[in-house]
Amino acid sequence: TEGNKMESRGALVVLEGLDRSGKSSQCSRLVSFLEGQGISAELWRFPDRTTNVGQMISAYLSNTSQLDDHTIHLLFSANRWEKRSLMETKLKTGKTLIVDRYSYSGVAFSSAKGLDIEWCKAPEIGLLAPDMVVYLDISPEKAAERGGYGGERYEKLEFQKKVADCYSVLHDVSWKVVDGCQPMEDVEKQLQEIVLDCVTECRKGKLLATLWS
Ligand code: DGP
Ligand code: NA
Ligand code: NA
Repeated sequence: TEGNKMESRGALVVLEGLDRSGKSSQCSRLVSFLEGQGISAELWRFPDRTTNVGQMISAYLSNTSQLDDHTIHLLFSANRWEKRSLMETKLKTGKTLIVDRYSYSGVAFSSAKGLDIEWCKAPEIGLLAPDMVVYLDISPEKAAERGGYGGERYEKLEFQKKVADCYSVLHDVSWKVVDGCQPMEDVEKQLQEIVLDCVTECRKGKLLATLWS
């Protein structure tokens, strides 16, 4: 009906992967593509370094500040919580959000340091659950070969190997895995298909859920 059409919401799509997996470029290409299809979309990223909490995270990542592993974990989570209500508003008004990293990064990067996985998941409970998680799959070695890391705290091969292991623990059957080693255009095409399907599902009335579901 007309009424349903007006109420149709946007999709919450999350891209995850190791550093240098190509997520950020693919996220922006995806948003341009969706806009071109007449689908209203926005690019989001976590950490969002523009907020006060985000600036603390940024200082930590650049090794300008030192923080206890639990403390920084909770700050990353707080950074998602402070955007939760805006996220919900945008989705409900029909915007599709393409999000570069989310709670899965939160859990993977902190549990890679040895923190208990259930403890890591707890502060994420109640955040909006993505309609689709796409994992851009690349081996830590291949990622490291790509134009070098930027020198931030986590951008080291040994650590990225641990993150990859943690992602594989988190991974569930609902995730779509895209081979990140393919030519950029192929990755792009596969992402477009996955996301168009997801947008269609959401328009048909798929309900927004919360983590961890
Ligand atoms: P990016 O801006 O996507 O390059 O992310 C910055 C770095 O922070 C990257 O190494 C991934 C890591 N990261 C992203 N989200 C989280 C999180 O929630 N918790 C932790 N511990 N690390 C994260
Ligand atoms: Na990075
Ligand atoms: Na990135």
